[in-house]
Amino acid sequence: MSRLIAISNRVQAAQAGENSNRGGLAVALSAALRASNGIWFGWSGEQTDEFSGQISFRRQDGVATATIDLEAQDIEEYYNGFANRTLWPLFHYRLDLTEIARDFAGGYARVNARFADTVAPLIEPDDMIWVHDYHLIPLGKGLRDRGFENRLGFFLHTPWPPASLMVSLPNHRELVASLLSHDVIGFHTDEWRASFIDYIVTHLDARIEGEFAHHDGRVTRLLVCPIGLDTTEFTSALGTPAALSAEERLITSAVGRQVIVGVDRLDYSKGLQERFLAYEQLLNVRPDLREKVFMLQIAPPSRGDVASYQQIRADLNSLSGGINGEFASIDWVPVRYVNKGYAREELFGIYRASRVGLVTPLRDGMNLVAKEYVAAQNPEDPGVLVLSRFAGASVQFDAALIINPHSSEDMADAISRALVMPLEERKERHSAMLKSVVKEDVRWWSAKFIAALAEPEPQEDRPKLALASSKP
Ligand code: GDG
Repeated sequence: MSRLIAISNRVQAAQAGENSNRGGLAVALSAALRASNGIWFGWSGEQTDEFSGQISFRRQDGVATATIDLEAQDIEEYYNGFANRTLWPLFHYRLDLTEIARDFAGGYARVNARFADTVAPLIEPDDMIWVHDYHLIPLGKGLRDRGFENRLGFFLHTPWPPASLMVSLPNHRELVASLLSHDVIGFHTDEWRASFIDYIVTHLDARIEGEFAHHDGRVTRLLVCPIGLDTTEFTSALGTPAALSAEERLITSAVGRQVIVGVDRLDYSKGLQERFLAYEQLLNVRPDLREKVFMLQIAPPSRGDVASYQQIRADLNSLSGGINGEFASIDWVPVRYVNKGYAREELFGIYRASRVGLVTPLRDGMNLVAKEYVAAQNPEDPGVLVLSRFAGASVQFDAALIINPHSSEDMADAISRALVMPLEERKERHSAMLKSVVKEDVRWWSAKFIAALAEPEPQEDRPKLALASSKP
């Protein structure tokens, strides 16, 4: 089997038991790399005075990592700028928050070129390269331009927005065309792939045959490949003292009240304000539920350097304060809003102690929290997942209570229903979802993607590259 080189913006091999806010990608990719004995290349998260391209090699929890530091200007323009203030909102359909600035685009191109230059000496002719996410859209093209003909894959962890939104990016054609330098592009759902196809057919004159896109002499496979959980990690974590103690603490502190839980990075795509308003609506229309339930929202801060993230933090402080001020009594706090991260084991215990899991993003590529909530439940007495139709996970989880996160009434109704759902129905719904979590886990996901990457498609005739070998 060829060696795998994974490239993503940040390199954060996930370690069991750590108390940090790891993204879904970190958790999933560590498992995939451990299995394939590969290297994970990316930004260390550290700043340096002047970019040197010096690589730090480490082994973190069984994963070999190679990282580089970036300059302040890189971080500002590429990461805080084009990635977090242009592409992230755009890809989550938030044109209102999308900032278009030439500096951002310039920094994005520069850092992608720095990634390509620095990773190049690590690449052997037989390596398969797997690039991750919207931070690194032009990287594959950068490697092709440097003469690499390795198998090259890209996975998009976010949604792909409609073409009508995509065209608001100044150099959208060039950016999207660069993605077609890859041999395989993976999406979580059919919807994101269909949206991508619509763009490349309309704006790049690409030709589609089955799963393949033909463009500029290259053939790219467009694969639907939903990410899953590291189920082994889950099974072993559930019995740990940290998980059991978190579960017990929550149950004890609930004094018989039912727990409604949400766990999300503090991000506007996650629909947190709407969720708080729906909970307020529930307490208004169902006064009988007051003092009988509470909502625990865990929301570790993320991207705090970006103004829209500071705004959501302020909004949630005010919403939770407002709900608690209005409804709390001397021995009941309706919202427990926690602005920090927990160790993964503790999270699993928290999920397990909660009767309702609220996953209500306005737009989400997949959403791993939905899967984690299902995996953590006691199959003999499972809780109920209330899930947004706009999360990629809703495609696999039609047994969840599917809601429209823009409707407080819809969400409040679903929470009411979840709280009284009979055991038999809970078990039935849970078992259907658990089957898909177990079957389509992170190993299945990476194996499916890597199998597609390993299988060469016949390339169309294209202009000969200056360099014939796969290594310059
Ligand atoms: C992107 C896409 C896609 C959260 N709080 C804590 C904590 N978390 C962990 C969760 C989960 C992860 O963070 C969040 O994953 P999601 O999938 O929900 O969302 P994104 O971070 O936006 O990830 C998303 C994903 O990539 C994978 O492709 O599903 O659609 O947006 O694992 O548990 N972890 C710890 N403490 C916390 O307090 N340890």
